[in-house]
Amino acid sequence: MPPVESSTASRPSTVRRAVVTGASSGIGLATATRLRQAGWDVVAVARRADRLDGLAAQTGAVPFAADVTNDDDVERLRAFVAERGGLDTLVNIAGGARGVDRVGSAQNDDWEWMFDVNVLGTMKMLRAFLPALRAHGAGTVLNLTSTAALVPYEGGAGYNAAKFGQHALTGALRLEEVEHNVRVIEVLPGLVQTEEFSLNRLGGDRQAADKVYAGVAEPLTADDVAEVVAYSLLLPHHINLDQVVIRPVAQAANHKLIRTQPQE
Ligand code: 8X3
Repeated sequence: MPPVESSTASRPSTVRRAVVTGASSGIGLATATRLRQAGWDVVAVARRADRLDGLAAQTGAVPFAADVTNDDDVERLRAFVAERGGLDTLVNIAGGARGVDRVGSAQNDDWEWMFDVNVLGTMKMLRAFLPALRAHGAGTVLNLTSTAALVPYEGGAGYNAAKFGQHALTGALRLEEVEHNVRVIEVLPGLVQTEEFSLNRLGGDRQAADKVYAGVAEPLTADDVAEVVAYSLLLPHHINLDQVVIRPVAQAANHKLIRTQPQE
């Protein structure tokens, strides 16, 4: 997809303002960067303040260290954004997977973490920012879920359940907020090769993480997904890409991934 220039999409008379979570790496970092390129005012949110400093220095995004699962952090963030003049767009990217255990050997910690960050974190951010998005009059929410929200797979149950939950929350939200003219977009990526997703999921095992993408001609990159996120956000507000499923061509479905090179 060619880069989306802000001139080809809606040209709001005022600068667009977004809060982007998960901005310390991967798709969140790429999205914050892409929106800054489009001239947006971006508050970039992540737990790791040191990671945000580089993004801030390189792009001019405003860093804010916060854990989206922590009520006090979310309230501090809400107040900070309100002081800066509010927002028109909330981009919930913070999330992730931990573990590939089957249901029969599920780890409480992993499941609780996945529900916390993917479902409760998204809910807490929405609960905090919906009043401002409604008051804006043409607000947008974009939730990044996953193709894991559509089809369960062996070893995916905890992540599937969390992403199915976030997906359901997103659908309910769209119905609830339409009367407030809040647009609700869901982007559902498949295989995306990022610095941390598989590494985190597989307990820091670099070899196992690399194997996830081994032999795949062109897994998606964080920049690919950020391009689609930006495209959907830059469309005029009356156009809602309800659900955008994005996969590499080599992944025709979650269970059908073409690896062109033999695996060890
Ligand atoms: C990541 C996609 O295939 O690992 O959200 O579940 S998958």
